[in-house]
Amino acid sequence: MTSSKPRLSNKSLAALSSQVVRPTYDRANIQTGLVHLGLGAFHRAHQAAYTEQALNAGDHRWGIVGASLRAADTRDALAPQDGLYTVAVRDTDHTDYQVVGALKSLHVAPEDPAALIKTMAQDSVKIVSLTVTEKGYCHDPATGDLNVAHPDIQHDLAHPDQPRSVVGFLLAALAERQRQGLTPFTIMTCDNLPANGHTLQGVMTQFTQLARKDLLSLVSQDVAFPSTMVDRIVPATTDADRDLVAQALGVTDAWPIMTEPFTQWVIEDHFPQGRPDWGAFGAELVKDVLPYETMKLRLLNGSHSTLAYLGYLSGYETVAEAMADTALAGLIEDLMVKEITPVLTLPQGADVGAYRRSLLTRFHNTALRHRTWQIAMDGSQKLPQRLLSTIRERLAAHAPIDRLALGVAAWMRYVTGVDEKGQPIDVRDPMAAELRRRADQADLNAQQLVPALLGVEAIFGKDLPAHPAFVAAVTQALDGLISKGARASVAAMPRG
Ligand code: CS2
Repeated sequence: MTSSKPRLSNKSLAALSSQVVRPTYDRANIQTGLVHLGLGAFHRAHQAAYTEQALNAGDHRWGIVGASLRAADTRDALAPQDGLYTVAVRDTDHTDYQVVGALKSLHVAPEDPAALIKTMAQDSVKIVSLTVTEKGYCHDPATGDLNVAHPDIQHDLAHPDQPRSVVGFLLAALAERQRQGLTPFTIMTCDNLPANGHTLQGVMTQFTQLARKDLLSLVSQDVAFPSTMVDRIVPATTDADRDLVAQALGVTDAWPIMTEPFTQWVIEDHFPQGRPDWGAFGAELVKDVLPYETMKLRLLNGSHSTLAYLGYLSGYETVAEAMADTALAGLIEDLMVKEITPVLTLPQGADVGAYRRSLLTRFHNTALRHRTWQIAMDGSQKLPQRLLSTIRERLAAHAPIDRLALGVAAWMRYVTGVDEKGQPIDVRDPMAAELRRRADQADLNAQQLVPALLGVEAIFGKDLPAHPAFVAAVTQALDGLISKGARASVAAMPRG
């Protein structure tokens, strides 16, 4: 950090430049109503920002205690700031700044698992929310089942009081509440998983069956697992961003968030222990989230992953740079219009044309430096719900899948770990080693690579590798990517 300005904290709040929005409530007097697991940038830009509005409106029950499940960096940056952080909302021509006060305190789970369980078991806690990314569910992405062989699950079965996994923490805290005679909290997942609440309840139920059979009916019947659809683009913060925020605030923030003006939250309204009035601040409370979730996962995230792999291989660092390539932007639009939308079941009253247009505008936002490499992470966990479920429905309808197959092939090319110039790619994925091993055993040749990678059942299931039209389309696309490269493959795709 280059700034010599004072650090953001309760004390320096008064010194903030006047156009910065800040908490209007007394931070010392808010209760802990929510515990959030997975205190990444996304939570702080999204759910915490909605909750901040409830606190600002005078409902002081909903302070948040955040927990990081792995690294200490967020706590180390935010503890000296009394949990305060900035949300910088960036449009192409201006930026708005808000300092959020909702975060009361922070845990680093591995440092003291028992302390986190104790916090989750406090009577005032009514909701435990999660943004732990797809891989945090320790499940098999193709089936949604608990991966019992996962090392964290094995660990938690052996050491239930010192958990490492999310499901281990949730069960330990529910057990502790039961012991104290307290009602269970509501568990609200905010990750980009299909039917996320049901998926988590399924994984939790399977884990409980193995770990605490006596709590099975509690977990499978009494605990509420509302599904949610969450949407806001939140790129990783850079040092340049920190400098920009320091300039605007007049104080230094080590851990600010950069995001876009757009934000959407659709929530299944099932909170037996109450919830903040998020609906008053723009969230949509509905009975069935599934159609919203599917629309977002397939149109936004499906396009995002396709852009990430094709964009990275084409040499584009950010989504906005990739979108400035008219051939790639055109491919993404056609992917949405011709291949994804026709097999979508839309939410009632949704204007899918307007939704698509807004996605394209958001992807073009040059003020956000959203790296293709960031979105490319964890593809093994993302592909099933983002691209493969659409592909299955297209195949069942005997409909063409050229652009979807190009997205899958670009992922395959990417996970070989070497780019088109022969440079290494830093592939981040829980399955990276296995993917690399499979790729290395094959030559850089579509006929060998496609079956090698389609053999990963946790991603592709049993059906897709056996589907001739799918195998043929992916092989043809990968052959093009290998022989002529990503840019030329994109340019060769017919438009309109
Ligand atoms: C992105 C998402 O990194 C990714 O995989 O596709 O984080 C995306 O930006 C959000 O889902 C937008 O709501």
